[in-house]
Amino acid sequence: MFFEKYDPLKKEMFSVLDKDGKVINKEEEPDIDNDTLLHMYKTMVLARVADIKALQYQRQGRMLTFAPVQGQEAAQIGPMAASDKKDWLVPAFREAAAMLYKGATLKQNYLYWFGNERGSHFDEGVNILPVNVPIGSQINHAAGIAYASKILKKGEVVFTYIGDGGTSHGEFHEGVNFGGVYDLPMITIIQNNQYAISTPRAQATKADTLAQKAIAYGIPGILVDGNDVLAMYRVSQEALKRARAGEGPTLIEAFTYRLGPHTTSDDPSIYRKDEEVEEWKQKDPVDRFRKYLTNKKLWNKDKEEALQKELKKVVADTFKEVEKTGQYELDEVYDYNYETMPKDLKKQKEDYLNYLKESEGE
Ligand SMILES: Cc1ncc(C[n+]2csc(CCOP(=O)(O)OP(=O)(O)O)c2C)c(N)n1
Ligand SMILES: [Mg+2]
Repeated sequence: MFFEKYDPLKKEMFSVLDKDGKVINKEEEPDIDNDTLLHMYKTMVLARVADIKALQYQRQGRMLTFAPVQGQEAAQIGPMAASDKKDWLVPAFREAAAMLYKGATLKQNYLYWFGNERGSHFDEGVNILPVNVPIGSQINHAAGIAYASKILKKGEVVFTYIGDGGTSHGEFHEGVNFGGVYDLPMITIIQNNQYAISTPRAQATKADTLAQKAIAYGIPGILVDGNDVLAMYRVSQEALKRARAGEGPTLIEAFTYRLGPHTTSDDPSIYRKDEEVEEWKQKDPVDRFRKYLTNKKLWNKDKEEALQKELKKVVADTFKEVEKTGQYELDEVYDYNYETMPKDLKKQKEDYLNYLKESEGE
């Protein structure tokens, strides 16, 4: 019923908050306890502060290339807050906020972008797959986990993320289609941040919305204001309900914007106008949620100041620790993707170690 109310072919967009954080869809305002609301907000701010600091470290030559998340925090925190611990997160490469909410540590996040594979080694019970850079392949990994969850009756739902550009890749089609055929507990979130590096959304596909691609797979697809954390939470609740009832996957298009560069090696001023960025800044997901919490008397200026101060210190201390201990052995690149390393990878590692030994002898 819920999904039928918003037709992606008519570009109907689901939202709960307006750009000033006021509730415009009271009926759909999710019932979230105050502790969770505050935890959601604090994680959004942590992701934001960590992002801004990492950009500075990168410009100082202390951090390698990374993909900033700024502007997309709501599209990531809403779904993660609606999920259970046992559910899975299968990210692409711009999901730092989702990963932090789901239980990855900031240290792990920084280690990854520092080039250290230990950043992909999550704690036991933290159901997150490593960052996935090859566009689209994560969708098939997600379908595989969801298939296993269904066969083994584990009750785990899989959330996976992809960008607007990624939806033109074959693996997006293969994974989402497979999920539809087998009614898998799989929720695919397209973060339509309007660009694939410098390629604008209009050149990614002729389709009016990305959510409408769901129609071809016979599953619900919905266009959501991706800068509205409550809308993202609410829509995920409905998608989770379907998945847990064995009704199959859902496709969610989170309409959002990447406020920063594609990665630290990109200069977006070459392909987009300042006015466009300014326009999206007015819809900043963190500001909107802060206004909502302030209206609810859960937040104020003093709390904001204290949080900013605390998180800046957490981020600076974590980065110093990563700088000190982040060095790694080259062969570690083989170690963290499988619980039991497959034979061919073992062989690759052995060959590589032999190669290193031989080159030392030269
Ligand atoms: C298979 C593959 N082809 C090309 C690339 C290079 N590449 C990295 S990010 C990117 C654009 C992705 O755009 P989108 O899917 O919109 O995600 P966003 O970066 O906007 O989050 C490309 C082409 C890649 N990583 N993998
Ligand atoms: Mg994009």
